[in-house]
Amino acid sequence: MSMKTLTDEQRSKWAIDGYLQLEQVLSPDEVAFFTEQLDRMRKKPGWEPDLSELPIGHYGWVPRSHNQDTESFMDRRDLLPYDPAFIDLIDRAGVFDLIVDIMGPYILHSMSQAIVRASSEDFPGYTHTDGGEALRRIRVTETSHPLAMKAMYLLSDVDGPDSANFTLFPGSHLRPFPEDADARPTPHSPGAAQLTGKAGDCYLFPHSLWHGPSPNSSGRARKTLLYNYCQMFVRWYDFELTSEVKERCTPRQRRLLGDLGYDFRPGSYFYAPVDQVEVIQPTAASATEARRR
Ligand SMILES: O=C(O)CCC(=O)C(=O)O
Repeated sequence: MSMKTLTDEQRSKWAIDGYLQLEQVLSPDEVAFFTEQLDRMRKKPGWEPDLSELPIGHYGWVPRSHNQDTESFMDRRDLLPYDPAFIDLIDRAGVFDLIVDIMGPYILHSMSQAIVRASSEDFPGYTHTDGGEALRRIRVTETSHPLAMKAMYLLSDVDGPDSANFTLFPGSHLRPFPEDADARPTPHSPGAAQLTGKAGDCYLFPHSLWHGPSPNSSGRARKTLLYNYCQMFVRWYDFELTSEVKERCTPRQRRLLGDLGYDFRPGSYFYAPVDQVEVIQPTAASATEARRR
């Protein structure tokens, strides 16, 4: 199996601007399928922010979403148990290939998330780096692999400004940015790029890039899926690998979910298993063999 790599133009854009937009990686049928999954997910228990009980950024288990209206805000974590299609998105052909080209093969899937950004006059948007406060202070060079990155799949068209656009500051992964919340850039600050896109597009960006959602006054909700990846020693931070999920995975997906093929012992994740490269970037012969297993 030969995996796709970045074009020269993509490699240069990734290095300088710190993001890529991949067009139409999900088909219209897949967009419809995942959108329906998000709408149904609200009716099931799951992890969502609970600001009344927990500090910002911490998620609580909600027996049922606070709001069943499919156009209202939702921020659901740990998607893999909801449907096997969410597991398959972990190493989605055409996207995962580029993630491996960008990050190298010693990686893990670290988080999955579904966000619905409602149309509302109340939400001003916000700008941040991912990985908590740490990754805004760790700026790797243009030629370095990132410590962590995200693939963000659009399930809605985003046509104009202030439509819950994914908004970023190109190049901000390489330079210091104001950390003081009062001085922090907003989705309308000079240099902010409010990206547009079509349902089925995917944005790739490292955790160290300043980014966030713009306000949404478009009159309709914007729905997205987010899949995060990290270097192996960083490890995953948003799920427990259950046996139900594990049983549905291919060997590569299991490895990406942290199953090294043996029980944890000191040194695990610090050093990769000897077959790591072959599992993540299989050759044609070994891929056929792995599918048979
Ligand atoms: O919803 C968005 O546009 C941005 C999501 C985001 O900021 C994030 O994934 O960290």
